[in-house]
Amino acid sequence: MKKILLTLFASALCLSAVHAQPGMGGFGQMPQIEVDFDPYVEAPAGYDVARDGIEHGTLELVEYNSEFVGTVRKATVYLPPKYDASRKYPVLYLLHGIGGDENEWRQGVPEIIMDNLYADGKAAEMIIVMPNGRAQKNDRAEGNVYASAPAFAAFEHDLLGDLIPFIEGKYNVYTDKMHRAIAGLSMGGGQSLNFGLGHMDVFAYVGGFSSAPNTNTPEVLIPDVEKTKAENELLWMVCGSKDGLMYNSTRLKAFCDKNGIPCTMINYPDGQHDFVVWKYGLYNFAQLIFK
Ligand code: FER
Repeated sequence: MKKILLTLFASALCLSAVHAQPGMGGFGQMPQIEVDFDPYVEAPAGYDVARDGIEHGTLELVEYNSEFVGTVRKATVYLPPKYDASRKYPVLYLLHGIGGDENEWRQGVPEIIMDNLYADGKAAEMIIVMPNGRAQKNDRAEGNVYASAPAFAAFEHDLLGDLIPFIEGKYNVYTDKMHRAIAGLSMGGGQSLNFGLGHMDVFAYVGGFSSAPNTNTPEVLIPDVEKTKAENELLWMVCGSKDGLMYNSTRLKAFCDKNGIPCTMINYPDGQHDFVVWKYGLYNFAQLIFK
């Protein structure tokens, strides 16, 4: 099946073939868990459509030396409208899925979503870093993308040891946990939950959109309930109701509810494993952080 998909979507524009196909929720069978979802509030029409007459941020591609991987790696960076290098900014690290790379989030028009949020005064000013979460020498989404799963786990070291220091050297940004957030889609959602909850001294705000089976079990993510309650500022998730990966999110939501840990989990109506849900995730998550 993967082969067929990769053939169907072999264009460079569609690197994330595993994301592009409607109905791709069917990544194997996972148990259903009943949880109390948080209310779904529709995003306003046009939230992801470019508007005239507003200020725009900029996107740039940066390269950093990764000692961990032993290569020069790439990340896409969004700077907010009227970016001023003499002012300090917080940083959101925004991670892609298994078939993506540092360009995948471009499909979710983060610059348009953020520009619109700023025009409406709805989000704190921030820099968004969209790295390549496949920490291996060949980090292109080639061949059997599932074979790179270990490199997605290894990205923890590249992120903490190489990318964050690079970003904090290149840009005028705050360097404390209250000014760092991490969120991602699918495989990147799992990474965000794993790294974010695993390093609450580094990231105060954590988001998982349609998180994949690389998501650690709740007991591993939250070994100390009281510590998580004290140290995590935001744990926010969304998943499409028709996405077969729902279990990774509901399992964590059920654990949090049972243990009194604040956690938002939205069931996107009729949502699949695609950018409809992930754009909605960014739109909402971005409004909740650094405030
Ligand atoms: C899997 C199913 C889906 C898996 C990863 C994914 C590592 C990731 C999907 C995505 O990033 O879109 O079994 O195992």
